[in-house]
Amino acid sequence: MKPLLYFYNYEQRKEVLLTCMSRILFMIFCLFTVCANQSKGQLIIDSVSFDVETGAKVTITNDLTSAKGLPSTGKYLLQGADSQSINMNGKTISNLEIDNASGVWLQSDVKLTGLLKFSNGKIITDGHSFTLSDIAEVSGMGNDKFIETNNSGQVIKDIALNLSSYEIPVGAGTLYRPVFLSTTGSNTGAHVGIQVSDSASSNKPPSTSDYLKANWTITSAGINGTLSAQARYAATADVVGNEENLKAYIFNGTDWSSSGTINTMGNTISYPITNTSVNITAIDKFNLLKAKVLLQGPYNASSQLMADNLRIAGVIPLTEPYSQPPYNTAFAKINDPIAETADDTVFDDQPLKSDDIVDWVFLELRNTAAGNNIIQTRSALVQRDGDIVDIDGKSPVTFNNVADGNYTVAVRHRNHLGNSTDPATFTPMLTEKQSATSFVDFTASSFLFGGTSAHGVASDGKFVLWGGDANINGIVRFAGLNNDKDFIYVNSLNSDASATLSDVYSPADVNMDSKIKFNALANDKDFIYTKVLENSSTIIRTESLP
Ligand SMILES: [Ca+2]
Ligand SMILES: [Ca+2]
Ligand SMILES: [Ca+2]
Ligand SMILES: [Ca+2]
Repeated sequence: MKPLLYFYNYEQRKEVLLTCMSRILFMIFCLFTVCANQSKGQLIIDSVSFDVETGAKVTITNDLTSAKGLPSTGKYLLQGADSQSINMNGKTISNLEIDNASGVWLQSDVKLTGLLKFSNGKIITDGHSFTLSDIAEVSGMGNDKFIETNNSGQVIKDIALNLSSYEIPVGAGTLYRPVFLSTTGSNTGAHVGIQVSDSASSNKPPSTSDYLKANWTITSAGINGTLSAQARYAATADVVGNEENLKAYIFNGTDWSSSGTINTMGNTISYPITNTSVNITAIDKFNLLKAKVLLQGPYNASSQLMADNLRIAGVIPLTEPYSQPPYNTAFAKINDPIAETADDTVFDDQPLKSDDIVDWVFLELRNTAAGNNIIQTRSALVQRDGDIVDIDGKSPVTFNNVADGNYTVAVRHRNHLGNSTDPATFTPMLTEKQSATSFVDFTASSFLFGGTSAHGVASDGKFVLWGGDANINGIVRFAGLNNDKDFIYVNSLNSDASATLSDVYSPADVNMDSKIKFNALANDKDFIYTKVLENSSTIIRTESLP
């Protein structure tokens, strides 16, 4: 039998096949404008209604463009050798089969009302949505056979009757990462949208040790009862670090909560969903420290900011210094296998100069039991206004694989004397929720360990870590054994009092102006004498930690 419509393709013999397994009906209302691109074999439906009867299929080897809905009981098979596109102008299509290893790209939102079958290859949303109607079904999905929403676009499921583990066929790259949805209650006009990405969540704290390189964003509307979602990650490819450390985390736009359930055998994370927009993934159990500290060396009480001469001189190392000589013997790392490293852009000028980076600091998380044992250490950055931030230069820092709870926290610095919260008076609550974790203010509080002699007080009343520990022994002194003045003179300046070393990142640069000087303006010797020791050559400052 002869097709009712011809598609010409003289040269390359590519074709749009109107496969006449059965009859194909065209109901032509006005101009006959179903046409075929002669060289490429597109199917373009303009102002006609086009129908494929039950059991029939139209095989399309290039792009499908339709100004009209395609509600046929038959099937549209996309089976090109090169990538294809669908532009439904937002209209519905009933039954679709994908058989194209090069992929099918959406050029408009598409809604499917029948069966979507994957034989080979994927649909890429490319910024558009692919909606599965309340009665739509999907088959054949798996690795390389799914709807890819990476970076842009969504798969939306319309919900009339309740869903029971309804499989949303999403993936990214070559790997299938579906979401299973269940609902209860009466839902009117309800729908749920899913986007999956094969990278770590952009909201994830920067220094977590174990996490998934996959995350799902789930939006919902019209859910009157309950919605639960289970996402399945790729067994090996998605896991960074130790899978056994992972907890199922959900982000509501403000806080992370490890309130989900993870099944590391089935590679699933499951949650009740109670917000209209959430992001889910798995991360090691972390808690957050929000803290502020000022270093006496660079602190300027007039501007109430620390100077950032080391940053401006470009001498702050991208990787924290405490793992390396000359600091590593004085700063013992505990449960701290990673040397924190920041991107060089973190040391660029920030939108607010108060957020520019001053230096690396060293943090100790201690338990509140007798002895205040150090549970975990890590390095972090400090901004000019004193905010202690993670390696991205702005986020609160995390301690990993530790529970929410009350802790003692100490902050130390390579040529300043550290401070700690006083376990007798204040044990800050550190939690995974940014909105709930305590703020630890080393610049103002009366909860610091060791009393008033354990820290300096700037002329504006702010508490500062004592500076001047040029030889990193936890003591600042001007005379006598192992004094810091002689260390600068003998060890750093080779006993040349008139020498100046510039652009240095050195413990002997106690005022942190990137220079080591013994005489002349803003020299390091006088900083110790006048500022740290308050014009006394006999006072000795000693680091005081629990
Ligand atoms: Ca800040
Ligand atoms: Ca570290
Ligand atoms: Ca010293
Ligand atoms: Ca200096």
